[in-house]
Amino acid sequence: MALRRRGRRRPDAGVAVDLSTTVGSVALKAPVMTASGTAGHGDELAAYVDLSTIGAVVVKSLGSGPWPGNPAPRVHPTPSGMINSVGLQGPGVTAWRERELPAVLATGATVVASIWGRHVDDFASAAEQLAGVDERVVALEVNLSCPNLDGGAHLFAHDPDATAAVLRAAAAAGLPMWAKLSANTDRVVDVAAAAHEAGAEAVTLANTLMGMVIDVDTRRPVLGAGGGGVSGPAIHPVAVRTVYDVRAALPEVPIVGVGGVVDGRTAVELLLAGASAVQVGTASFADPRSVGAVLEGVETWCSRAGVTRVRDLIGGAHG
Ligand code: RRO
Repeated sequence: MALRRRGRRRPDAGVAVDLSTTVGSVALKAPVMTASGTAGHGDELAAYVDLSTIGAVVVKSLGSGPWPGNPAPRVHPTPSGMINSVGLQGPGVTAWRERELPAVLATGATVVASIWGRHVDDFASAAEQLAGVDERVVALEVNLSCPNLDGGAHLFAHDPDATAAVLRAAAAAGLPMWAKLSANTDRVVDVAAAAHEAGAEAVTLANTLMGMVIDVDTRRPVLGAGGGGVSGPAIHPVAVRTVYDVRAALPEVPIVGVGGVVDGRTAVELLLAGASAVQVGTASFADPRSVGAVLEGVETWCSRAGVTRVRDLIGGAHG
């Protein structure tokens, strides 16, 4: 989906909009990215979106080796969203670098890698495999909050000390780190502070919320793994509140907002709450063009509102 060049006056007489933003030390051409786990490991969305125009492609979390994921069914619709328990299926970092990264880089995309692990050593190993990666991989999102690993047994993001230990290990990648956290805990501000202190330049708020759907006819959970992570518009207000609270408590910590972004307005809401950029996830399952449409929606909203620089919106709801 082609976007108008910056600096050009829009035909509807709205103002031209500078869409660029920064997340810590990372400069992005646009404030809208894919959310990890919703755009594959490579160029899967390239047929639907010009990936060179969006902020970044954030790939699905990669482990230190290949991992088959959880039993099917892995996804199921819910009111205003969906629930998943994919279970971190992936090729592992080294195979990804060899087989999938070249294709996504060839699209002109900026890439953010993502890693997961059961234990601190797993994160260290995955991070070491990223050392020296292509410079167009601009950051590493460290997934501390997958709800679907051994039934939620490895939710590092529910504990500040565990979070800090993982981030110290993940520093081996030599990339700017974004800590992907969880809104399932009332300690998210403490965890975000610990993440920043341990070397994360930014926090990504937030992963899916733990949930379950039961089929009343079979009287069993619908997902193969039992529980899963709930996402989509149903959790958007939770994401807005989480971003708002962390921004209020820790204004020095950059935030990437994610949760129920479906259009320009829901993206702008997260920016106003305090996010420096946003990610689009569940919407891409319904329409793979969504990340491009959301970016265009942000530009249109700003243009009509007379906002010439999207970064002027960041934290604007805090009075
Ligand atoms: O793969 C998954 O099941 C998964 C992951 Br890694 C995650 O971070 N969040 C989620 O909802 N699902």
